[in-house]
Amino acid sequence: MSSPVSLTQYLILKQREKGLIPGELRLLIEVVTRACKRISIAVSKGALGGVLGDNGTENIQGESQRKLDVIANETLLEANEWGGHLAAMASEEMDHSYTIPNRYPKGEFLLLFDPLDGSSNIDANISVGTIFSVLHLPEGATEPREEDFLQAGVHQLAAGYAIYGPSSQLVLTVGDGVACFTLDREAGSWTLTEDQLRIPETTREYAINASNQRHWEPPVHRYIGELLAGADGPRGANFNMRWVASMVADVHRIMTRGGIFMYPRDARTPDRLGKLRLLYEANPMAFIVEQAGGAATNGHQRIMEIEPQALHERVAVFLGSKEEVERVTSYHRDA
Ligand code: AHM
Ligand code: MG
Repeated sequence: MSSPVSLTQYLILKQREKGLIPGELRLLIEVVTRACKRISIAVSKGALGGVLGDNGTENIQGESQRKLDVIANETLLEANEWGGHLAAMASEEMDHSYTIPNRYPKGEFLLLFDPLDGSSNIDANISVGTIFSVLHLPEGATEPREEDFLQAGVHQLAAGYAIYGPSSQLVLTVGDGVACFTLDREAGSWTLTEDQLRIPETTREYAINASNQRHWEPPVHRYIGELLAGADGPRGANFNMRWVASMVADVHRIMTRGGIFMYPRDARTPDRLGKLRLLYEANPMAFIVEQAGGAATNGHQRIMEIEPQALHERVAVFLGSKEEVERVTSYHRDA
């Protein structure tokens, strides 16, 4: 049996053999994923670590923060601020971007993250995760500004998520397919357990919060109505539904066995384009899903081609198995 491949080896091979990632980007990914190991440990301690429950604060989006949201955010900031590879960071949990303090050397990359996605589930011991995305500082920029983060997803250099579930796993793309690593807790390393993940193009499984049905737009009603009609309806097949309400867990299931994930735009808040955040959630997940042969749209256009207007911008999300994403997108076009 060949010896297991660590994340470090995987990245060095990508750097050396394919010239895909510069050394500084490799170091950046190593630091981010090392922080994810720490978050994994904190999450796994649960009640024994005193990390459950509310933090008593709210983020800029008016959502109450869990203690673990704050711990995960601090862990990522501390791990990444001093290494010299970053110009600035932006987080779902912080009002503004975070420029690397002057006491540390600065680099050319921008890091964006949702430190603990699905954190409303944490007290129920349901899988949560960290989502991250890496961009290059725009050409000519010296002092990073908030606008520098407003780049379409097609400019991402790397994206990944760590899922803290029965095992902790890291799913990563540097634009050359998608690899999955599992945390070997004894060795303390992310170990490659699957390379070149592919999402099946067809699926009979979907994920949506159906309690919002009365607020959906007509194309979503039409699409879900057809799925619910099953073998007796126009699709002539039965579909199964799953909703964890933790995007990393729902997307990870799709990466594993296919499916379509939807968080459509919602009439409850017409001024908002959706619930999920473009820069911290939708773009990195869209990059991963596309690299695995899937598709990701907001119902009208490819998510990765949207030009962001604000750091905490929200977006409608349809992603996963290509055929279903294309179908629901075509229903939006028809409407
Ligand atoms: P969070 O980043 O604050 O955890 O919010 C995002 C989460 C996603 O993980 C999940 O898909 C969605 O919110 C669930 O929303 P709902 O509770 O409306 O079903
Ligand atoms: Mg989130």
